[in-house]
Amino acid sequence: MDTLSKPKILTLCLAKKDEMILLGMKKRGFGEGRWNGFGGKVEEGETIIEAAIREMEEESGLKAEELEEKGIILFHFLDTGKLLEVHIFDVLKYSGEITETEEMSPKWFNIREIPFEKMWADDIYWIPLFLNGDKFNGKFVFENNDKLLDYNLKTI
Ligand code: 6OG
Repeated sequence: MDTLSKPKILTLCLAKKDEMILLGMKKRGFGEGRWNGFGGKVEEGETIIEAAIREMEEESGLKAEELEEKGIILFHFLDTGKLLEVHIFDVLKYSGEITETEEMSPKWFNIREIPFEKMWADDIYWIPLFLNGDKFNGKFVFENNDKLLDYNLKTI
């Protein structure tokens, strides 16, 4: 029998403005100490889009008004067996002001100065596709949170 557990569904939202991308420094929990987009787990009774909007607002202060799904990435962590299916959204329109929260400290980065060395190891592969406006699917296999073992990624 296949012993892989069912993946958890999560969201990840990124907003662009001119030559900038909005990232947040995760201050606690999973991914602490890394820059990332904004997102989290889809809760029961909630659609993936609803979760994306809720998490974006909770973590950045911005209310997403228009979102486009750009990619789905499956992450497999071999040490814990954890499987995450992350739905990645481009936030095309938003309102509000960026706000630091208990969980995230948001900051605009020039797209030529993205701090990949302080981000998840997968980001350097798919963020260029995202910035290019491509749609993509992929799978990344991690040995543990710090070590990427294998991946595949394709534009669709
Ligand atoms: P909470 O557990 O805080 O949501 N996430 C990842 N993002 C990137 N770029 N790479 C990964 O590689 C990731 N694994 C998870 C999904 C966690 C947030 O972190 C994202 C969620 O937005 C392993 O609720």
